[in-house]
Amino acid sequence: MVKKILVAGAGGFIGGHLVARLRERGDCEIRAVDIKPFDQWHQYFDDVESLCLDLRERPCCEKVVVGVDEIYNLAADMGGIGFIEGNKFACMVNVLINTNLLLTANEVGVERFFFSSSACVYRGDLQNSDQTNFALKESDAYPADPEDGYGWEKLFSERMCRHAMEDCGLITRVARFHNSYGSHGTWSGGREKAPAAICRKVAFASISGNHSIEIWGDGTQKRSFMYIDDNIEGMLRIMYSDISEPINLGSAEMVTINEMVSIAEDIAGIKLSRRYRADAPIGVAGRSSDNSMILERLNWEPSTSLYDGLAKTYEWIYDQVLGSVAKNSRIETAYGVSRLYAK
Ligand code: NAD
Ligand code: GDC
Repeated sequence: MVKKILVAGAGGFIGGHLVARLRERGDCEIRAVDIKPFDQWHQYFDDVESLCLDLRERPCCEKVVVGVDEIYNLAADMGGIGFIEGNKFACMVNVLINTNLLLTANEVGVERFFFSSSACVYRGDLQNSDQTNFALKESDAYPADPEDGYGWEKLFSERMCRHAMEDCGLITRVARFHNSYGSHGTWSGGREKAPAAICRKVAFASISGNHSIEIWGDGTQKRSFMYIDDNIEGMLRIMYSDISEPINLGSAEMVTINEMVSIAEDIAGIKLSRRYRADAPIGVAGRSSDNSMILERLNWEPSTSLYDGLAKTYEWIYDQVLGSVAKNSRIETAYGVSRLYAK
């Protein structure tokens, strides 16, 4: 019997890569769903059942779970720190998606359910400038003090997944993604995360000849960034594992934003003057993934180096920027964030 897999948020960055990977594997039927119109999907496949629906709505969830064996919930109104700091209410409304998907999955007897949580669930005090070791382990989510808005929704939804498993028997798997990057993702407009933003700015500098770059904060902020291929591989391993508690899925290679800019400059073959924006969103001082648990449970961890992953990502973003410049379309170059519910 061929398995049917629902990918919620399939029009997005990670969802699009997951559909591409499952399609390539060729051993399942895929149902791809996203609220965006198809022409805005990062990756769209004519031979994949694709639906444009709002999964905050219970009837839409009832429709998409019919006949499904497994669900990957990657649907969320989200983005980089510039977006989540300015749209806390919208990020909390994401709880409707996971709640309605869990309720309807239980009703139709779905076998396995994957929820994409985030490193934003971790305690803020372990990520501030007083710290020296920013590697976060799974138990560091409690006592709870997650990122305001977005992080609280992710932590709440993690717990809903646990209780759905304990009370209803639905097998749920939860991974806390640490800043995933790669091609076919958001690279401008205010929702982009740092790797895509830095690649865009370096590409724009290279194309325009204006060899300067604007960096948010002072560039000493520390992060680890996971290449998309590792993200997909890790998701599939965790989904089919016996790991019933939330687990880190991230790179242990921590860098400062300044170091990431230097890597991008080296890839592009240029040196830029750096302007720092103290008024832009910076999030936590430092965050990285402690991979002890995933190594112990799966004998595997994300391993693509930031240099190698950024080289592939830069190549794709450079082409997008070149295309935009050719079309003379405006490219978001300064700090700008859209507020979805602002009057
Ligand atoms: P993304 O924004 O590219 O994809 C999310 C998709 O969900 C979008 O295409 C969006 O249109 C869709 N969506 C939003 N609301 C919806 C709704 N009501 N109904 C149907 N679809 C809806 O984001 P991503 O980077 O691919 O992230 C995927 C998941 O992983 C999200 O849940 C995100 O919170 C989580 N995550 C991502 C990262 C990362 O670094 N990319 C880190 C931590 C967690
Ligand atoms: O946006 P982000 O990748 O999110 O920012 C990382 C760091 O890079 C921040 O300190 C930010 O100030 C800095 N930065 C410097 N210049 C720029 O031009 C720029 N654009 C952006 N975006 N950042 C810049 C994220 C969440 C995600 C997800 C991941 C999980 O927080 O936004 O939704 O949950 O965490 O790891 P970040 O890492 O703070």
